[in-house]
Amino acid sequence: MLASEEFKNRDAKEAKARAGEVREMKNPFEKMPTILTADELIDKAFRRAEKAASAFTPRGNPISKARQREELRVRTVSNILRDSLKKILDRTPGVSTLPEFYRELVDTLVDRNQFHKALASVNWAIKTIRTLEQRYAEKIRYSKDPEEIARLRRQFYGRVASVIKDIADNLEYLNQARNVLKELPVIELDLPTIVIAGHPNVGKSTLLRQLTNAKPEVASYPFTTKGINVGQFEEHYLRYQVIDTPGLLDRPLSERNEIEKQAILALKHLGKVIIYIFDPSEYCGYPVEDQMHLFDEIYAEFREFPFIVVLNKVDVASEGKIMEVEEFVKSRGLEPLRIVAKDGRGLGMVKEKIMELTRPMMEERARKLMEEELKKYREEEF
Ligand SMILES: Nc1nc2c(ncn2[C@@H]2O[C@H](COP(=O)(O)OP(=O)(O)OP(=O)(O)O)[C@@H](O)[C@H]2O)c(=O)[nH]1
Ligand SMILES: [Mg+2]
Repeated sequence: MLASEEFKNRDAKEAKARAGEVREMKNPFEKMPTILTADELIDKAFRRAEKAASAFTPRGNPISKARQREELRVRTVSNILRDSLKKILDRTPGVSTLPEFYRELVDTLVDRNQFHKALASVNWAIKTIRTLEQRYAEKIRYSKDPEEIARLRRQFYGRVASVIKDIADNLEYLNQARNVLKELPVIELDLPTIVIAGHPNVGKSTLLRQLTNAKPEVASYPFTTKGINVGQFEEHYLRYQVIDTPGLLDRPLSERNEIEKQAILALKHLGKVIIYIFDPSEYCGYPVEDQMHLFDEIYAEFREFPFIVVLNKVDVASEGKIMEVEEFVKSRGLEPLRIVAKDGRGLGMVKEKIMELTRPMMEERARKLMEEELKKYREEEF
């Protein structure tokens, strides 16, 4: 489809223009408007045209009056429709302009191809309506018969309605996509980021709550977290970002559902440090053997990142199980920390560990900021 190509080009251009300025990230789809259904859209345009026509007092002879009134209807319908449609295009960012994390996240939530095709169809409708408007306005202007003028206007109405109905499915798809995309987490891609991972129900969201200002949902059953939660905390005037992810089961990536894929994406793109949670109490519903197995998978896949391994719920876990998991963690060359996320016990150690592991990143960041400041200062000088 040609129009679809056009979108890719537009994306590429925007990407170039925006490269390097993705600092303070907002939800990129925040401004997407509610998208009316085809019927609602047609209704709105026709209603507005009637309103405009009844408020208008044409002058001249009867033919001239009919021409003016019907041309006004045609122009109004066209304007309302094209404005509504254009608003969708203007306020929807091209997916390929987004940072990689968001791009892949969007891909797990909506079908990018279909999304682009839907946008392209909106673009097509705008152009087609414009052409029809010109054509019919001209016909109306040259017509000398009041009945023909009315007929032409009705014909125009019929044709634009059918253009909008042609893209009805696309509009509906865009609205569904919008509802999903508006919920995307707002993540600052520049902050040192810690991603929490583990089996369902082990206490990931509870830990996020305790470490940061975030208020994620916590429940005593698995699979509570369906998307990514974000929180921040400040320590020694530096900000840290913590990401809570949906629980992961022990299975290959190809079998993971969309919710689990979000957790993997967060680990892949956002994780500078990973906090891995074990629940040696097994109240989460998964035996420690399963948890160890999943840990090995994740550890193998994301080995380039520093890991902090915590044993949660030690308030209710048996000493035997705790030691068993600790032995396992040590055998992987890591130092396990005991915590009770629920009441905050042991979290001081976790924060210290976070700071220790992110120090090189923080220093690098401070150096960059300093260089930018210096550069600005020098530019001002000359
Ligand atoms: N006894 C005890 N219970 C805890 C502790 N931390 C969390 N819990 C409980 O464990 C249950 C699960 O906690 P969540 O924080 O929702 O777990 P999650 O890992 O985010 O779960 P999903 O989002 O479903 O993957 C809740 O009932 C918590 O109250 C703890 O340190 N001790
Ligand atoms: Mg959770």
